[in-house]
Amino acid sequence: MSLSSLTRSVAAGALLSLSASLSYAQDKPADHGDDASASYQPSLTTLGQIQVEIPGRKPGDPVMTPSEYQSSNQIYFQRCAGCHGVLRAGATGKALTTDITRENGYEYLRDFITYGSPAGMPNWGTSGEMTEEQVDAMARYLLLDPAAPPEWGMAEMRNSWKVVVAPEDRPTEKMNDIDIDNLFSVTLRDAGQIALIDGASYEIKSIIDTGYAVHISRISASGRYLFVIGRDAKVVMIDLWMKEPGAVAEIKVGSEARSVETSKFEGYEDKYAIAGAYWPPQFVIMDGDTLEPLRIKSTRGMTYDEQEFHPEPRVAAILGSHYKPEFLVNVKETGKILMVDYSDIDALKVTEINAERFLHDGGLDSTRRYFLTAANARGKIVVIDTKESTKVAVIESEGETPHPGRGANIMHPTYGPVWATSHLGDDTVALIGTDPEGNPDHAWKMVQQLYSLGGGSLFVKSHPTSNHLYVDAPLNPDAEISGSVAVFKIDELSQEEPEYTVLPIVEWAGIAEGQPRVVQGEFNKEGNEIWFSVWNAASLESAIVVVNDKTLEMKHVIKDERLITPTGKFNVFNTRADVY
Ligand code: DHE
Repeated sequence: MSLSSLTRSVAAGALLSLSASLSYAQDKPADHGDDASASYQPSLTTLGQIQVEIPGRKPGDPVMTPSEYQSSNQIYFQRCAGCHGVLRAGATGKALTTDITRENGYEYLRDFITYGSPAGMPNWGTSGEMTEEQVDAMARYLLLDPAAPPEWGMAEMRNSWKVVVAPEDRPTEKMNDIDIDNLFSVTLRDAGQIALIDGASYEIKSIIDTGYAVHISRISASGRYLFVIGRDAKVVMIDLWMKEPGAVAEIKVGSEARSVETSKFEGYEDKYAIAGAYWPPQFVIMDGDTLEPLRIKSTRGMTYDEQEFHPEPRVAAILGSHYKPEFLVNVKETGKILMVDYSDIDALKVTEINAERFLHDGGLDSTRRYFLTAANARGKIVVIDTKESTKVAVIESEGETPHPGRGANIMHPTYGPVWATSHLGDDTVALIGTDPEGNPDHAWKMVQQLYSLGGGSLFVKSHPTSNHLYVDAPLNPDAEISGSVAVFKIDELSQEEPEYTVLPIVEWAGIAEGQPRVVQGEFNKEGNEIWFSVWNAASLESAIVVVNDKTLEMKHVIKDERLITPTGKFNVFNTRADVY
């Protein structure tokens, strides 16, 4: 998918807000393009491609042909399911179950889809995004019961599981001269590939096929194995010791997924991998050598607060604890963080922590003991003590939609160790104290708010050896902002209104075509360079810009026709050791 179509389809996130009044005739309909947070809703494209049957007809059901139903289903998964749920039971958006849609009726739905509402519903019809026929079919589709996409259990996983090179056929020592610890795994999103790029020479060592709309990479504790997950829930395991690093195993863990991680606790290094799915709502623990699926656990269950059943709580970020043989699994819609003890996966012990709803991403503090994670639709950061398996705090980030990635750890001149997150919905950066021993007065409090380039930020980054905090803004509608990065000097953060320097990354890349977005800084192993992706449409030129962290000058631009839509970058050492 091209960047422009991605932006359009994610921009279309929340379809119907049926609680909104029908005041569209007087007010301007909401335009999701105006609001960066609305443009970052999941687009469940892979699920939309699955052929589904029209659910059994009941008296009074509207008539739809199978092809009308299939294409409406596809539109629903691309544009609406991210907010309203696969089964339309509601997620960050309202429920669209038939008890509600039938109460409102066909005309109401058709008009709502056509004109939108100021409360968040885009005007699909009048904007020309949907034809009259599509609007009519969508209104009828919503009056029918949702068709549940298929489950994906052990049989399906084992069928999809392939060991490409068996462990006994793999090298017993590293067979290449690559400095693996300084290698970067770069997501080539729309190509469904990753590029392995040498951190010193900037040379592309390999391009490896992975899953569809590939999302993130994580690295085994030893640094030998790289795990990559695509949005189609395909996990690819790559052996970095091979002469030519390549896939040694793969598996599909569901139909839609975003997260993968490996066991990092002492004694369990490289033993297990885990992947979480958006659909079906579940995670699976796999053998760390072969990806053999060992234990699947559903996340369906009660929401943490209202304690009502949720049929499809998605798995968001997963993190491997350094303090215990545990995985921390963020369950988005129930608002629970599961601490999954993998010391005996036959007698799996799961500590369920009530956190906050719509958990998304997060990372560790500088000691790696505390996990700070965003419940982004509720503007909160939840802190978990991974040593005690307890919740320590829930903090307001005081900005709209915190989106930390894994966050950034810096040594603040006044407040000591702090962790930072930027926000999707505004220009603020929240700094949270993380040192209960040395700085107890500031621990788990928002100690400072910085003002950066603008809304639409996704990632912040720093490094223990750096005096800089970098803040991107890739989803900002202004091309100058989405093409730049703000840099705060850490030793100047005690000033009343700390200023930032703007790095014109797109300009440095020398790319004039399209609106490339600068996304996700990632340091090299030494911490003296930071790399930024210049993410353009698939048909246009993209690049990676390397910045000298000391001088804040451009050091190098990596360009190659194989670098299609580069987004996330994962330095092997920093990712396996959780340095950020
Ligand atoms: Fe991501 C991490 C989900 C869109 C780039 N993204 C994550 C994580 C989740 C997530 C749950 C945490 C994984 C973990 O730590 O285990 N992302 C989602 C979505 O649901 C969403 C909003 C929409 C979708 O349909 O997927 C989405 N993500 C995007 C993008 O559009 C980005 C910018 C470009 C891309 O490549 O798709 C993007 N997401 C990333 C990156 C990370 C990530 C680079 C890892 C950051 C890190 O430093 O660890």
